[in-house]
Amino acid sequence: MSILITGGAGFIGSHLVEELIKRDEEIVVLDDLSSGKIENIPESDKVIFIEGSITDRKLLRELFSFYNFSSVFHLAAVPSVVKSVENPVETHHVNCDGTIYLLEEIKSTDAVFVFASSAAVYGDYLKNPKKEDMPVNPLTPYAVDKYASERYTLNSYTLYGTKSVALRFFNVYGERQDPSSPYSGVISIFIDRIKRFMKGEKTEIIIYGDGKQTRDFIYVKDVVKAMLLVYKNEKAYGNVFNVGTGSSASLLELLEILKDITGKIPPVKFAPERKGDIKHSCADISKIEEIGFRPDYSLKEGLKKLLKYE
Ligand code: NAD
Ligand code: UD2
Repeated sequence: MSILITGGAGFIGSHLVEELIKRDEEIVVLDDLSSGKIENIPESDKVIFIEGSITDRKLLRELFSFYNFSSVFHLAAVPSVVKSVENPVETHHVNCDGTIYLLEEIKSTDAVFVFASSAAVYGDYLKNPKKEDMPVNPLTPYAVDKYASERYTLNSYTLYGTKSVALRFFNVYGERQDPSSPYSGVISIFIDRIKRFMKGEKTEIIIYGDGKQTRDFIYVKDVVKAMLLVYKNEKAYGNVFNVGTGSSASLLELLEILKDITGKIPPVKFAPERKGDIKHSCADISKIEEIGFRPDYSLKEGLKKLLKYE
């Protein structure tokens, strides 16, 4: 039996592939390479790569009739909030229809389904830390599609008995995160600027707002740990879980840690706060802790590993 990973050529998906190879699993990656890269997938005779889209129902039908999947990790998505605001129809097709198409194939199988949702579903709900039973306020097409997909995921458990779980990832960082867009994860951008600065390039770090905004930054290896914990855990099925560290840091604190590790950082410039920016975000992780999750990396430990300063 094999494991299907949609979006396995992407940042988070490729780390999951890496870890499952170590566990000697047979893996099928389905990815259309729209934001992922083939080089992200480790070379291994354990991995079969299929270039294609989760919106191609004929392809999905063929895959599910050819392979007997024991589990499906669904990470494929258009991850850009900005793109979802600009093209809500196109991104909805991938970010929501794609999830239903997969669930339809899984319905007649015994496969486990793990869905990559996002803390974006909480929107600007002010209370922190965020708990799974708090009201959601999805403010963008991306967040609406993540929330709708979560509901389809959880309903598949109650309506059809699918062993499904939805995970709300907070701010993930780590190796292979693409820093090339202004809307890339802030850690990938800051580290890219630090590396350029160290090579002698003229560059700067831009902080939008006062830098006191906080985020729950989680290292990608801990996100993989959470995914691998829930997929074989009966207690997880039919549930949604936050995946964060349970503590948050401001951008100013983040820069302090980076300076501490690397010794120097480029000049910092302050720019006006971004429209729609959320001030504070921190996960309450007690629900996933109850089924055995503990993050292995504090922000400093994760950054040290990422920067190879261990
Ligand atoms: P990523 O862009 O690196 O990975 C997404 C992958 O999906 C890419 O490889 C892309 O090519 C693929 N893809 C896109 N559309 C596809 C389609 N129609 N068919 C097949 N493959 C397709 O992004 P990531 O950061 O690794 O995100 C992985 C998942 O986690 C996404 O669902 C994202 O929404 C979610 N998420 C990420 C974060 C974060 O901080 N990075 C936070 C919350 C949720
Ligand atoms: C995350 C998601 C986004 C959406 C949103 C919902 C990522 C990369 N983004 O956005 O897709 O789900 O949550 O809440 O996971 N910043 C700077 N300088 C920079 C870049 C960013 O100051 O060069 C600031 C930015 O304005 C924000 C903070 O850093 O205040 C974090 O930015 P981010 O894009 O990494 O993540 P976030 O939480 O805004």
